[in-house]
Amino acid sequence: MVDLAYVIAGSEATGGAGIQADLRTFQELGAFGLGTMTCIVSFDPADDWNHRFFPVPAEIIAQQMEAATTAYELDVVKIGMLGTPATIDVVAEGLRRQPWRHVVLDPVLICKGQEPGAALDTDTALREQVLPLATVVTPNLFETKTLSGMDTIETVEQLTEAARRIQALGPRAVVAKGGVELPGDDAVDVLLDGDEVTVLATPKVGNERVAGAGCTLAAAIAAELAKGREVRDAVTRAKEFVTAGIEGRVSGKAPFTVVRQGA
Ligand code: PXL
Repeated sequence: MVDLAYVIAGSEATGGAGIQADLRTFQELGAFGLGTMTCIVSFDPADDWNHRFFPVPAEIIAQQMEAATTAYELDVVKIGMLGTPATIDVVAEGLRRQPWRHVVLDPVLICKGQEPGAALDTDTALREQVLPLATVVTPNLFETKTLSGMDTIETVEQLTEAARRIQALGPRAVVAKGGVELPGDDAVDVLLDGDEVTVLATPKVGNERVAGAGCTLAAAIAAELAKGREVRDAVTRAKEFVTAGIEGRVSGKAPFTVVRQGA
């Protein structure tokens, strides 16, 4: 039997983040991956690598989901960048058509180059339509503040409180990621699974964000869940996988480094 892992996410044309990172992660972790593309992001080297954003039309997203879910018996899905309220509508509708053992949501709210106003719409639509369907959600510090409504998060206690507030919106488990942005020497993430709190801390690898880390973490959680692990084991293994990928990161000619899955 093959462990199938499905991703619904955007393409990022340099391959560091988005569906390219997700599929590499699935492959490295031994899951058979397939994906539905929601949008195409092409950084602009002539404009400080800002994001150019093209949404895939809603009906084409629906067609991709129809093909994938008809071809295979899928029960674990990772959701990455959706980007617009129209995309969120069509993805939520597609997800509601069948039961899922796990829906892992990386709640990507805004990408550079999108209008700030769009983040509010995206936030509302994600909160109302996709969060209630998620079993595991993996917000970074900005997304944790936005979804919990907490302006200040500087300690593990505050991160845990924010995770509780996000859990109240629907998902069984919340991985609130402090990453390099929470003060201190460690990259700290808090897993709240039901009532159980697990603090995951590893020494920070530098103080810069590495592209693709969020995508890779959520994809690794999905791959491990697809292989049958429980949530806590899947998250612990995923954090090890992303930490190794950050240590072995790739540099190219762009002014950012990128996670190397499987390093
Ligand atoms: O890392 C967030 C992210 C997710 N998905 C796509 C992206 C980005 C950031 O650039 O472009 C498609």
